[in-house]
Amino acid sequence: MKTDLSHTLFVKAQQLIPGGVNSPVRACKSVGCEPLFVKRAAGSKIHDVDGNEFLDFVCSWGPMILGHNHPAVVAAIEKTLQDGTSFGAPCPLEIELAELVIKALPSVEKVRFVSSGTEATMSAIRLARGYTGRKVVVKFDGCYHGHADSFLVKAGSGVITLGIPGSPGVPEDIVRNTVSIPYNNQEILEKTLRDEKLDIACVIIEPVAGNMGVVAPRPGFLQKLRSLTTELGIVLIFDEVITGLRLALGGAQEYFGVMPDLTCLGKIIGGGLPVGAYGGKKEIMDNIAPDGPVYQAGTLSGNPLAMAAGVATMQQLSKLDFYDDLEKKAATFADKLAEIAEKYLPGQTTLNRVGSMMTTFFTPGPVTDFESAMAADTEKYGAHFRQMLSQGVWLAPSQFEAAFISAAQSQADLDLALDKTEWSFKKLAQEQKSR
Ligand code: KE4
Repeated sequence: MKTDLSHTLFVKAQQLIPGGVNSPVRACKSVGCEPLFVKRAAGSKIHDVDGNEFLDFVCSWGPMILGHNHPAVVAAIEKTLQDGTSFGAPCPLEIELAELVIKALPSVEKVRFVSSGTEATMSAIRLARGYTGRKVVVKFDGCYHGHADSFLVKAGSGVITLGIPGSPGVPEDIVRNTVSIPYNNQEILEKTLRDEKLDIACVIIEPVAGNMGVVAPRPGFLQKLRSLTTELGIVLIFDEVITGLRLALGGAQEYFGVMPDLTCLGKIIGGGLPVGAYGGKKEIMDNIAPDGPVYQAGTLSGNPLAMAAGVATMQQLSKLDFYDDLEKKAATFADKLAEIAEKYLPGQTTLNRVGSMMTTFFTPGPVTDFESAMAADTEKYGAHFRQMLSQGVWLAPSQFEAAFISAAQSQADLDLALDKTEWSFKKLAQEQKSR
């Protein structure tokens, strides 16, 4: 596979941009290769600057559930573009997207748009602290809520991918107010939330973790979290930046039937353009400026192009059977993937799937939390990643991320991916034998 131009661009980019990338996990450090530079994407395919074509399972880390450059989304952006790109004033499209979000997410009565998932989550915890007058945020090991200071404690995604404990630059007195506990452990959860020494404002959770690889909540875990936070007057925040509009139109809260007090959104809601959002009960949201004292602002919040992309995306997602069809496709693909793994790497992998998000962990498993996820063989994942890339299949450049099924992937695409997976797993097995 020719990668000359990507290499040349990467060398140049590294002189101008830290690591040559604008987000660390894109640097492909943990999978032992250089990043490819993308020229264009359409439907289920990505095309790099050297003319290589790839079947895309990263989907821009989740947003591209419709596939790249969906005609309805492109048309909406092009139409809106004729009237300008940014006003710094309210526009009707913000109301249109707000109505769609409030209709879709059962627990959301009011919503504020921002420009990234990080802005959404950092605003939500500030709101929870302002609303309760308390300080401590409880999160879960391996969950990633963006790069705001309070979250860089045992975080997932790029933080574990790069094997960094947290991050320099985060003052101790910030970290002191973040408590991180194991995912899926009801006993530690109850003990922590009932600890009167902790002045807990909120719990923030990925209702299905996507940033230590995909890890589902154990049956009853979210329900227990809900009942404890209700009893103790703690704000429950669902970080649905990945799961929102992914697991269902109403996200994980619809999928599992557990209603948080606040919800954070991102990725899919922008249809590929920069949109984040946080929303929830009016009683809480009305504390946000200018109605209330909790301050949050953003120059490009509610940007018309981004709103138009979000509206067009949600209109497509609202079509009958969209999620049923995606579920059938994802379930069939995952079952076949697991069969192939068992045939060539018996007892060596674990496939976790919820809806159209999944991860193949190179560890016997089960993978139910950060500790068991970290047992995965990242070297083997890296070899698999490189082998699949060489065969035209673009997986997440980290063992601790999700692969996504999109509406644009055809049966032929998925069959090709399974064929290439069989080739790759067979190669891994042969190399294992020869050692
Ligand atoms: P952004 O600020 O990257 O838009 O969103 C932060 C965020 C918040 N919450 C969850 C559950 C998330 O998954 C994310 C961002 N996800 C990562 C990868 N899983 C984005 C990829 C990257 O960092 O480049």
